Amino acid sequence: MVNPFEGISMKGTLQRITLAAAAVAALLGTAPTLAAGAHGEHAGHAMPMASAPIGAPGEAARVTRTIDIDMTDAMRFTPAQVQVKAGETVRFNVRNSGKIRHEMVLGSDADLQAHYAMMMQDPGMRHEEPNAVSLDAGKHGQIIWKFDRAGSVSFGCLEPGHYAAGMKGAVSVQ
Ligand SMILES: [Cu+2]
Repeated sequence: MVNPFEGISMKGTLQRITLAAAAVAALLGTAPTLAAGAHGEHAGHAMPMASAPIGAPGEAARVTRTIDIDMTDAMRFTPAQVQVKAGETVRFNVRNSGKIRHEMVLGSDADLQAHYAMMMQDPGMRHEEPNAVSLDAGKHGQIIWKFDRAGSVSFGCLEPGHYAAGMKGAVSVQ
């Protein structure tokens, strides 16, 4: 599918990003149903995480692997590509090494792009869902996630400007 943010540089294209965000938001506004994952603390801002299967929140007692993920102000995740096995419950130990807030949100590309468009309009949002961790500078956090089927699950930082700058990655589930 077409990624409306691909190739858009951070400088000088904010208007284009805003237009793209508005377009996506308009599309979402007409979506018939937004299932699980609504932001409790943000009335009227539903997070359509159920549109593609990406797995489910995991239980700490079932974690079989821990993967360290570093986030930096260079707008990158390290590593950005991760491989897991279908059925595995993974603990992502996430660290923000930067001086500004970053977050790691698991989702399909479509979900991440749609939600990023909302973040552009409501930059103060923080994500507290099981598929996300939002971290201030220097903080650690974790996501425990069960990957239930083979395929690719994306992740990204949806802080305004970050996702468009390439702060994204993918989990290859095999
Ligand atoms: Cu970020």
